[in-house]
Amino acid sequence: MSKANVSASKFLSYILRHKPDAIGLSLDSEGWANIDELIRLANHSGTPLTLAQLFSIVEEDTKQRFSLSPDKTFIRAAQGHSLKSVRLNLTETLPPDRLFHGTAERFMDSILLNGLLPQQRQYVHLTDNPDTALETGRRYGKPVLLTVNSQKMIKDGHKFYQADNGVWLTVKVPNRYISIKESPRISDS
Ligand code: HQG
Repeated sequence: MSKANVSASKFLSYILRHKPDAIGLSLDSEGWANIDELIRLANHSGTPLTLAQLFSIVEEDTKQRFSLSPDKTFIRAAQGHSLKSVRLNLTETLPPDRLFHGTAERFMDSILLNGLLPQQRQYVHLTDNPDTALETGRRYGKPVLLTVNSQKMIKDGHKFYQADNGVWLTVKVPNRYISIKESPRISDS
């Protein structure tokens, strides 16, 4: 992805997950924004964005962060929202027996005490891919890979949802379902 598109993609994540107000945009209750309006308001607020650029960002994004409506007139972030007003309205889905979460060593005392909490977002984000989890953890410091016993969580009545891009979401993960899985691939970087 070009440098310009990376920066536009970050802008879109910020607007569609956290702060549509920043450019005067309204999202509907499920987080969808009208694409023409989004482009108009982005340009108006000093962030140049074209329709072709928006479609290429959606297509090229390796994490598939954005979803389009079938007629391609609306866009939303697939996951990651902090906005309380948005409900993605995802269907409850059965996850694989184990899921992973990558975090940083400095959060571990609190996680072992309180479990995984959504913090600023609506959900705790989990993945079926340990490498992706480690990469996520690395954003915050020395990474730690956690394994979540989703099978046991389901048995105990916890609910899971899968975002359009495959990310697994749940409201919280109490500490009894978490184990630390140090990966041989973790480097000390
Ligand atoms: C940690 C990326 C202390 C949690 C990824 C994480 C993801 C706690 C941080 C998506 C805690 C929150 C979300 C507790 C959790 N005490 N720390 N009790 N419970 N934490 O960014 O999962 O590139 O809100 O471990 O791929 O890191 O943005 O969540 O380190 O899918 O598209 O608190 O963001 O996608 O951080 O990442 P975040 P996350 P994008």
